[in-house]
Amino acid sequence: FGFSTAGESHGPAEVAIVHGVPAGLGLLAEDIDRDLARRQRGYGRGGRQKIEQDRVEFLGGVRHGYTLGSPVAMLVRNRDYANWEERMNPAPVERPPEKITLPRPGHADLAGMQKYAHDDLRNVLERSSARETTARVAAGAVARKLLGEFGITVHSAVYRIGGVAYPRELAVRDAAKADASEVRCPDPEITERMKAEIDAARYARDALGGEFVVVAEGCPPGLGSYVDWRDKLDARLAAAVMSINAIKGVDFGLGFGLAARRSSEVQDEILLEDGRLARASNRLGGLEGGMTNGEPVVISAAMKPISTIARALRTVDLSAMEPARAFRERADSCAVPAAAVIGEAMVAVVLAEAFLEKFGQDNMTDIRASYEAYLGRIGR
Ligand code: EPS
Repeated sequence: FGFSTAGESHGPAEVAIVHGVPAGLGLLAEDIDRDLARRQRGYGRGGRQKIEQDRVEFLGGVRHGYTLGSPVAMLVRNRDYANWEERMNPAPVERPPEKITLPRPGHADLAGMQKYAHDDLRNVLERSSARETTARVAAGAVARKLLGEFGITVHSAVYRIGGVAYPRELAVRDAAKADASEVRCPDPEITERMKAEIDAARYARDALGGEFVVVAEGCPPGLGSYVDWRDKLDARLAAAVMSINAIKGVDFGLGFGLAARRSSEVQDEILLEDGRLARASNRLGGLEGGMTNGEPVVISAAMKPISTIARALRTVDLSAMEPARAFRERADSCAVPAAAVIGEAMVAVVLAEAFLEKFGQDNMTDIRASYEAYLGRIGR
């Protein structure tokens, strides 16, 4: 199980191909569209989201509402392409647009131009734009549908925007309620303070980052493995979440806070409750030895502020090789709520991959039988 994406931000469409999807999974366009819409919400988004109304079109892998076991191909059209047909046309055009040569600090612009020998920054920014995460969320929605068949849910909440923070443990507890908040913070009062913080940054022609947490409940113990470094689930989850645009740090459970505590205040003690195994706490975020342990998986991420800002920063004009101000383009002032939804998608994809590694991947009937047998053996 895994996926690839293709598509430029102002090109014709975003594309996702998900491979390794078992046959017999019920899958409807509305399963995907629900998450596409959740990604588009969030206070602090720019003008682009008023143009886009992301909707999936299945191009392969699904028939009469069920997956076939073949790759699931999905297309989300960029409505904005109508305004960019000349500038972004795959075919040569009569009047090529003026080249952009003012790389933005913090973006992929400069190293991207150097690496791919581009003399027009647009050739880099179109793909490095977070618009690509539309396709990731489509792939994540397929993974979420699969996990949901086994009672596994994935939620997210935002617990920091700029200087306004909310206790992480409360964000973890109430992540399932975050959809009600415009910034995905479960607390209405903090939501208003976060919105004011975004307004202040936008007024100052600046942008804000923040922190969010993704919580996956219902995972059986034993997803991932301790036997090979590549199989360790925490490493795979960290890589997947780190790959989201502008993410600069990831941690699990109490995260970096664990480093300052004594061992007796860190480990999650094993208890017997009514003859069943249980844990006294979940400070390690549901992962021990690179495997799920049956507690909720809790992964947090820090997002840096968006690098496209109206208060243009210093750069160098690469055509004239002269000091200049960075290229400015319409942009969001805060995308942390959207990043949290993208975080859900990436976590769902990694969990689905690990789930299918453990329980088989051809068809839902065999996977269900294997899953039930495992739960029976370990007494869950
Ligand atoms: C982005 C810049 C903005 C965002 C975009 C990411 O787009 P535009 O340049 O068209 O105004 O809206 O995000 C999306 C389009 C999206 O759907 O998330 C960037 O430079 O990364």
